[in-house]
Amino acid sequence: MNNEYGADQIQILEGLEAVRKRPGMYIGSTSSRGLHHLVYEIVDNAVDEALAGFCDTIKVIINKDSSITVIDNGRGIPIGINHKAGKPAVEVVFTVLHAGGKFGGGGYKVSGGLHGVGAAVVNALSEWLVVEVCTDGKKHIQRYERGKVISPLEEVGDTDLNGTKVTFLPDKEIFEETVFEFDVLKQRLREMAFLTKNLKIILRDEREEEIVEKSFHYEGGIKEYVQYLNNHKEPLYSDIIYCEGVKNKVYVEVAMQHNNGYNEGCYSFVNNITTPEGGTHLSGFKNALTKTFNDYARTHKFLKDNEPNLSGEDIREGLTAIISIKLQDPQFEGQTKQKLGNSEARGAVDSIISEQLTYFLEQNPSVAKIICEKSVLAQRARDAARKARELTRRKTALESASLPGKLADCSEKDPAKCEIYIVEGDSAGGSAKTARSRATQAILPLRGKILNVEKARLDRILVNNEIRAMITAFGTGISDDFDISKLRYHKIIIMTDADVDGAHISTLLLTFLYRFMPELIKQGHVYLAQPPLYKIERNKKVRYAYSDEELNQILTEIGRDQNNKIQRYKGLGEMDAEQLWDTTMDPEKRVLLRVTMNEEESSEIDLTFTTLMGDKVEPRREFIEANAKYVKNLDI
Ligand code: 28F
Repeated sequence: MNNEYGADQIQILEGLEAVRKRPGMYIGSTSSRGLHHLVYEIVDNAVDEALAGFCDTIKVIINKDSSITVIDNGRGIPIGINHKAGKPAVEVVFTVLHAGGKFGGGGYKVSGGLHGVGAAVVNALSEWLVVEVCTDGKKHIQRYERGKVISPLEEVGDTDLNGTKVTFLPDKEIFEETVFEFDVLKQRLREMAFLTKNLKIILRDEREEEIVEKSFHYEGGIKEYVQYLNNHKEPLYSDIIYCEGVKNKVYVEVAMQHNNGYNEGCYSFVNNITTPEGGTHLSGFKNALTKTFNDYARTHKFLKDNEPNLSGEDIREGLTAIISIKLQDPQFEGQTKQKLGNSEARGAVDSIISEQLTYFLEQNPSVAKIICEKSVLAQRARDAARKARELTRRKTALESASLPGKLADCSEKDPAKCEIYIVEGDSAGGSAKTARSRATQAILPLRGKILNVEKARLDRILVNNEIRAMITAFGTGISDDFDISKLRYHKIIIMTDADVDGAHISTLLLTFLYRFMPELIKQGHVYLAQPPLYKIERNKKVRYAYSDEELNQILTEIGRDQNNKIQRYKGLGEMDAEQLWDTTMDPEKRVLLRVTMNEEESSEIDLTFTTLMGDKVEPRREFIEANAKYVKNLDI
């Protein structure tokens, strides 16, 4: 990007009161998510300076008082007087909305946060903010409170450093949540480092006695991102396919590699922002991939003349890819504004990938062969799966709504009022059937462990009885056939024993739902039942505890007495129907955990499922050890 940027090139639009009045308009929300966005807004400005080629290190510190410091070693925000505003440029940047090139046509801003607003918004939403600029041998400093200037920009001494340092404390009057989460910042900063090769980002947490620091620096950029995502999988070849180029003023960068799994993991970004719903850049990529591989497969006889083309899905089976583009004026569309609309991006990605991928395949026939053969296998499996599905469809048409035999359905027909309990084991299933409220609660018992979908292709998954029972009971179909309007129950409740096996079964079920019916999770239809861990009985009065803390609390309340009878439940089977109803199924009293997913983190979610359910044992053990502190009541 061109950056002959003078202090005069700022347009002045409006004041900061608007931001404090309607914070949600500028940062999405005032929840924990909005809080973390403040950090990304400031970091984004530093990343822009890195993209412009003037900065190679960014440091983010969570301070002891929970304020945040961001430091870069760039040129420093200009301190010269902006003549339109009559103030130093840096002051304009922090006190005037839309200051910066973005709306002024100068085009300084390359990345930009969720809503393309920057430093001024963070300033408006902070109790206080201090900016320090080191440039031309001098250090300058200015402080603001709730967006208002407290003192003029002041020169405070000599320095041989260059760069910008911003420290701010989010305003407790504005935010519902003011505690920064190290892991949330860590994930986003790692992503930014992957997306900006050679940029070093350091995250440091100084809140506790023991200071924690993480550093992210990837010389290979998105090539290393793909390596990281495939790390716990088995790659099919060692190369990472990489394409890079500029066309129609769109900078395009793609890295990809196939693994031996069956899932597709293509993640797209625009100006370093994730686009979970894809858009023109992603469709340009997919189009180029499908076309290039079909051309290659035909000319090199992996496809016979009478065989149909490979579908895009066949080629993308087991593919991990990062598609990252940068362009001047991104237009986002769709309900959540997460889908790129710029049409020039489609053509740019399509033509750069087609050309460079064709060249790569010609240069690397052994890799091309592996991918073509895998795609042909995928094509055959998909064909078999389609036939299996057609068979189930025809069957339902003939036998009209043949629900699984094991399902005890509810009588209510309005899906919004209906729930289905997926229950581990026939015996607990039996209790649940007795206990339930027949009108609205359906019970589907599953026998033993369901198939691990991380390790099977669709054709095998579709013949698994437990999985078929769920698919027919839900009514939605799966994958391409999925139709949420056909969902028969608005609450899908997974009920398993509160022990290791139960946790494993829950994870298998969640993996299946995540891979084949993600919409159910996204729209909040999936829940985990919370059966109690203890029954405490005293003088015929019964109480239940759902955690060790609760048990302690109850014992303190009623007094620690020899007459207390404490029973540790090992599984749902130990409860009779009445107890199961009282503790776990009665909508008036039960606790349900709703399963949610943040689409912005989908590459990390994929990684978690692969780690938990994939082939490799060592990473799984490490993951469980690392996360053991979060898991309470693990019964080993
Ligand atoms: C800790 C956060 O915000 N770093 C930044 C720069 C550098 C320039 C700049 C930023 C010019 C007038 C709009 C310097 N020299 N870190 C940061 N580093 N902004 S933000 O310019 C902003 C425009 O207002 C910069 C020459 N050109 C640009």
